[in-house]
Amino acid sequence: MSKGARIGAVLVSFAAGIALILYGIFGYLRSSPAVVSAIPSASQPNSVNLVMQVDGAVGVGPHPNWVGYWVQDAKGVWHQTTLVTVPVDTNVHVTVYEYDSGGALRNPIWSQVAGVQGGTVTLNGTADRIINPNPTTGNGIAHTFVVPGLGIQVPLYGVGASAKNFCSTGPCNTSETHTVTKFTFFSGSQTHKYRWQCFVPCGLGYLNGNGGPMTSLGYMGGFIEVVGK
Ligand SMILES: [Cu+2]
Repeated sequence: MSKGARIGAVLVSFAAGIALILYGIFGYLRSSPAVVSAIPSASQPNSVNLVMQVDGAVGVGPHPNWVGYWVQDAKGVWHQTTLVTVPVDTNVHVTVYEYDSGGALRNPIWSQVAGVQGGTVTLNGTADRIINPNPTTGNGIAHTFVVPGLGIQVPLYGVGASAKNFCSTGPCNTSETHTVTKFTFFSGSQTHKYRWQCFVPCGLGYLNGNGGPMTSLGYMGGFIEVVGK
């Protein structure tokens, strides 16, 4: 190989190395939680199922100890995210498996259900309009699922802090202690990206509980995007 060819080869590999590094850096900067589509219902027309779990510690990613959500896809695979899509003009049947402990609410209005079909959720199989937020007579509220743009507010009942088989790190599974909240909402006729979030200040260790997971996509807030069919 001539000297020129050798210099050329060195320059080419150097450039390839730089390109790889830049690709890695920009890939990291671009990374964001996965977007999961709600699962078309096998039994009902114009219906999808949105299946989520809330864990006291998500167990993966840059903040494994943060509280956050996982969402299940059509293949049954869980993704640690809060970004979902649902079709327009569709009934969205939501199931939330809640594995985190609960507590008292700073504002009791967050214990009320709003914006869902029938005005009720079922908590562990029983229809409810208000979820008991009292941690003395019950387990308290762990989180709330709120979509202001759709008027949806759903309190998520916690598990007892001393529960046996408490899920300490996600993704949790139903052999671990949990509550199940189910409700249905209509996605509306507009394609739109709706912000949703938790209103319980559950960012432990952050100022007033409102930092960290409360202000980060993929944990206690995200988007429901209503997309064309
Ligand atoms: Cu929360």
